[in-house]
Amino acid sequence: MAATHSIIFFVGTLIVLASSVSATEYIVGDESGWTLDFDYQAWAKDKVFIVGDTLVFKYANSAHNVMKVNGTGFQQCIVSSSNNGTLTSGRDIIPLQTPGRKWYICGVGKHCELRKMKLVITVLPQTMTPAPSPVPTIGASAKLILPTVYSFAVALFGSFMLLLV
Ligand SMILES: [Cu+2]
Repeated sequence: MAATHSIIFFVGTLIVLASSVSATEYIVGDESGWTLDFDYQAWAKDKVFIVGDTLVFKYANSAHNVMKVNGTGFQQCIVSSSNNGTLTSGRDIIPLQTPGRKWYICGVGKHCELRKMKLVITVLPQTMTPAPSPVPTIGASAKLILPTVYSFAVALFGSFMLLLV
């Protein structure tokens, strides 16, 4: 009984610890991914995006792509063939490195105009970081902290389980 409660408490503590340190990874559209006729405005509405988080666009890359555009490009679904911000891997991971509004559209056919494949989000600054030029620092440190916390947690949990046996 006591051991069971300890485990629950211990695991709970680890989850809180990990989530307070780690950046959030948002799968755009969740299980649906980046696809036709999904309401991405509704998807983004109740989410808070912070510098250091990442967006992941998942899609069949024969059918779609991801273009980073500006506000005008978003409103008018402007697909530029010379856009070097076009992502085509089918699993595009976009680190949110700067605060402000970010616009993404699908550049295939009329998916943006007619099939709702457009996403706009607002990225908030990391208020706890006082560094004047936080962009590369946050990216690098977040990547370092995350695996460290997880391996620490795994190691701690492993040794805890050994004690129980
Ligand atoms: Cu598309």
